[in-house]
Amino acid sequence: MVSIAEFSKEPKYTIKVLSERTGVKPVTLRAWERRYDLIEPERLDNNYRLYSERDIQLIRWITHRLDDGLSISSAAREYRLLRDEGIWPEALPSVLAPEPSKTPHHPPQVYAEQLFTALTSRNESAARGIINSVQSMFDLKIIFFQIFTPCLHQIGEAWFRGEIRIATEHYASNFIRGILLNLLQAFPVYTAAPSLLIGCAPEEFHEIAPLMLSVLLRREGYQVEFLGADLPIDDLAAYAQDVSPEMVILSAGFKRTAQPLFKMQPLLNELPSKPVFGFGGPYFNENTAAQEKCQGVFLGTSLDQAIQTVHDLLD
Ligand code: B12
Repeated sequence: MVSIAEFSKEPKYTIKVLSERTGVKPVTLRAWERRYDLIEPERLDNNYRLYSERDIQLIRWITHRLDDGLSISSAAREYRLLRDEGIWPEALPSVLAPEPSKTPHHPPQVYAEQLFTALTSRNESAARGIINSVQSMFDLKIIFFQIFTPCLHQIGEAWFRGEIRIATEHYASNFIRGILLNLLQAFPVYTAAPSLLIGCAPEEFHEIAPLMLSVLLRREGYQVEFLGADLPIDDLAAYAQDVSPEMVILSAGFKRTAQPLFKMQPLLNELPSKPVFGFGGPYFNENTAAQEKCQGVFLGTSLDQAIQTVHDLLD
């Protein structure tokens, strides 16, 4: 376990980032700051607040105590008592290093190439070494968009040209999928935050992009359930009735798998909570007519855009 004291005190994040990473609204953060004296952000000349990685970890710890049923005043008191005894609470578990701390030796594409070589030669210990070192150098978005994605695209091309076996492609994509699932489970679930169900259209098996989206949105504090591949939409609508999410997000790569999604928002509209249906994926990226025809919200052509659209819809 890592203590919160091991995280940097350097002030560098705005209240927006603190809010995204902890799932606590800026207005609540300011109230906690005033009333409970939990964090003391640095003030810029324009009076804007700047927070540190340690502040982020502390707020994550506080929200975890709230999830355990404590009131905010009891959680703040518990924290004060610990600090009075010179003890720092444990940071919430994470498979990540506290934050990227090393200067990259190479640009991300070099590591994408190295990962491709390690995975296609079935050298798992080399692949694991690359993952460990990129986690110490880059933010998750860079790892996902500039290392994992190009590596997977290269695997797809090598498979298409007949240079690697189907089994090799399965081995490589399952390795990356495993890393992503570990990350997903390492981030805490904030039960008070907006809830999202994310997965793949019926008969769609490309689940890595929606899994990346799930990890990144969970990191920002949303309550995300990743439901994986091949979701029948009637069953998903029934599940949404049980769970009452704010949003349901599905991905489709082909015309055939995208077709059932045209019925998803109408089905969700029949539920008392009327969740918003968000969709995306390679099929919609290439078909603007389908983006317009499908009811719900097209989240964007990239995962970064999808994260922004989710913020715009839910915050
Ligand atoms: C791994 C893989 C598989 C695995 C998937 C395993 C898994 N658990 O996910 C398996 C073996 C199941 C598989 C099966 C098939 N695959 Co495949 N697969 C791939 C591969 C190598 C990687 C996919 C991936 O994860 N990419 C990484 C993601 C992050 O990149 P991306 O999908 O391009 O996503 C970007 C955008 O599209 C967008 N995006 C994607 N999804 C979403 C979702 C939302 C909500 C949003 C907002 C955005 C978004 O964001 C990303 C960029 O930021 C690709 C190669 C490639 N070019 O991607 C082929 C590829 C996608 N597969 C392909 C094919 C043909 C198939 C099969 C038909 C093969 C077959 N004959 O059986 C089947 C179809 C299965 C099905 N019905 O779904 C083709 C598709 C070509 C096409 N469009 O027609 C590709 C491109 C390979 C190739 N070069 O030909 N595949």
